[in-house]
Amino acid sequence: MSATGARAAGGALSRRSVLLGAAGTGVAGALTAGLAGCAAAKPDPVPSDTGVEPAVTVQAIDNRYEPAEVEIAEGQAVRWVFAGTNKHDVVAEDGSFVSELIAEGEYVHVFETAGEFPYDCSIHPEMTGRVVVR
Ligand SMILES: [Cu+2]
Repeated sequence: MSATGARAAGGALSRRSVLLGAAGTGVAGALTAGLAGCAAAKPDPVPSDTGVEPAVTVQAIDNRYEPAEVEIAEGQAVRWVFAGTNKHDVVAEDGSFVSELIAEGEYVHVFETAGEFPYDCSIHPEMTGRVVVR
């Protein structure tokens, strides 16, 4: 009777270590996926354009873009001015313009092709804007 009990306990123990091993692999896999997700969240910054007179200025303030939508012609530039207490950035959905995350300063981008370019702030999902190029 005691021998049967010992065998049963041994069986339970080995099953548990197998389960723990599988769980450990799962955690490592989830961590790897999480890091990959962060890296993909914000594309590399695109340098600010210089030597152009912007057609419109958008204020990036806490926590919105003002105005949220601007319309320009092909070849014109938009300037974003960062103000307020929080850091913000401008990240195009297609990665064509991406600013640094800053609390103060400005970012300029020339739009060479017509289209609609939605963008947002990488740390404030509620901050969204759109540049329409005619
Ligand atoms: Cu922001």
